[in-house]
Amino acid sequence: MIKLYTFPPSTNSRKVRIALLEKGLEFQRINVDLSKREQKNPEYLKIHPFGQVPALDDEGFIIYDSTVINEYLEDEYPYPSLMPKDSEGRARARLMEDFRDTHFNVSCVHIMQEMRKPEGERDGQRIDNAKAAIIQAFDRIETELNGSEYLAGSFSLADIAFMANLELLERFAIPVDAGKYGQTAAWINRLKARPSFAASAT
Ligand SMILES: N[C@@H](CCC(=O)N[C@@H](CS)C(=O)NCC(=O)O)C(=O)O
Repeated sequence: MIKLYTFPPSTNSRKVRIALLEKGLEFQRINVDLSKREQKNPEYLKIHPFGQVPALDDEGFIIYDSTVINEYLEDEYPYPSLMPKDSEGRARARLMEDFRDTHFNVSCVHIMQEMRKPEGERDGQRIDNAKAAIIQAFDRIETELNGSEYLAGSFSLADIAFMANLELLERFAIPVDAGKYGQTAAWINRLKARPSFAASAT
């Protein structure tokens, strides 16, 4: 059976949990407690050389990095497909996933890092900058949706990447202005309604 090295609050782990659930694949969750720094245990470093989650073991084939893992799952278990069929759609999906990985998620991580500190030690400017960057990302999402239900036309790994972060918008009290970002607000509701959203929470 597939083993996923994961930590419930990790957004990158959730990205893979969602993909596995969407593909209907059975998997065993092996929790790596980041709060206890278990990701840096010598045994775990043999699985993930950078000491991070997620990592995946598919019958002895071990890989890491949420984007690489999800691409592997798509290649190895192609049905149901989580990527558009055409090259243009695939490129668009990959660009949006990269945007989530390198911008949207990074801003979320900045806020989480500050929230973990005692209230008096938090860098309010860093939090405000990150929140502004997240809201700015809605502009791009709104443009990409362009009348479609999902970012690259059909539901794809790009949507899954953002899905992993949606709970944080509520936790950080970041509103999605439905007047300005109507398509984005509807897309978020659509993603949250998928069974894999609730099922991937842990
Ligand atoms: N590019 C990697 C990033 C993985 C990553 O940043 N994981 C975080 C949790 S979401 C982690 O393990 N942090 C603990 C650490 O870096 O020590 C991926 O997408 O899997």
